Amino acid sequence: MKIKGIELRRIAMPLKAPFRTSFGVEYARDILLLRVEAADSEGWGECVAMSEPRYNSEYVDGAADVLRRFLIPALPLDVTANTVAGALQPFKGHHMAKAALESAVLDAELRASGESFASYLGATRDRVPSGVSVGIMDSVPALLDAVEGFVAEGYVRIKLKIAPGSDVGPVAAVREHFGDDLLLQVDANAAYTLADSRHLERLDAFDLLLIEQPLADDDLVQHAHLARRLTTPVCLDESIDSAAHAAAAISLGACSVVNIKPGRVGGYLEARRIHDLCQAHGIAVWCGGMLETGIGRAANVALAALPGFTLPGDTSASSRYYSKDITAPFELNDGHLDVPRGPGTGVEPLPEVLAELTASTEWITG
Ligand code: OSB
Ligand code: MG
Repeated sequence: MKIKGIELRRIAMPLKAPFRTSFGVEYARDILLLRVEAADSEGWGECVAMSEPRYNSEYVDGAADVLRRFLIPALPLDVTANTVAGALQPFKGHHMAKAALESAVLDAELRASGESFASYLGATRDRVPSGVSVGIMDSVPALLDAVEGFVAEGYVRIKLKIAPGSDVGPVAAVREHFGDDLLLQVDANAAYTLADSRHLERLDAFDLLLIEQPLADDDLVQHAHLARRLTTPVCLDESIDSAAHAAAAISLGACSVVNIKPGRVGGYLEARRIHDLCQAHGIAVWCGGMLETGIGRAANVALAALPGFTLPGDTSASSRYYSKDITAPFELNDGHLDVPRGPGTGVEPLPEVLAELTASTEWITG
């Protein structure tokens, strides 16, 4: 596929409600979109890097910089999605920037051939169950209210963000209020250390599906120690930035579940490799989220339809995040999202909405 040029577009998406985690609070998303213009098709990719390097080392201005200065110029004139990672491999890190570029190329390629992301990746289902990630709230009543609303909407699994000082109490309150049938899990975003093991053991009382990323991203060995102490399954997010890391984590016994985020691991092709590896080792996977717009969400939902994705993902409806999405909104149907089946991601930005939210654009050739 011959590429004529690539557009970098920054959009400002206000969140419906602030989203608080152990690493900060987000009021709006500052999102970088890529549009690849090829000879007879175009493709879109969403970069999931956040505005500040708090979740991981990437941030949106850094992603734009590395794309324009190094990654886009390294692409061969004639490229397929399969060759993108190899062409970008000399440049270390920057997985979210690389993933956005590979996704946009893959979208353009699949639109040209008429195949969907779902079919290309090997999806085996036409809808996926939706979980929702609930930020840290100011009070337990506010948290119960928020969870109540999501349960009423039909979300099939609730994930609570936790941090030291806001963990056992809120989790106990939610379990108590909603009963034993609620599928419940927690995400610490690396806020604890192994010295907190005894405290984290208290979460074992609440029959959680998993605890996500309790310790630092580079604490694989410590996660293995913690996993032996907890009955709650340990799931890794930030620690897994490639299939190689997933293999290391599995062989160490650092986790029994993996959150797969295509951006974090450098793209949908690496995401599929992690799925395959985990499936072969009996490690459950689920699709994480980075508060994506409809562009990134469409591809995530396709990935989440692969057979090894046996737990509900953070694949929520557009309305959980935004009052107006840039694509036709993803809507919850009986707690599920439909997997798009059109060519490529199967969704397109709505031109008027996109124009309204665009802060800047930049056109890069060869
Ligand atoms: O750790 O999973 C995370 C959002 C931004 C950064 C990191 C995380 C999250 C979420 C929200 O938990 C997932 C979503 O609904 O997109
Ligand atoms: Mg997480």
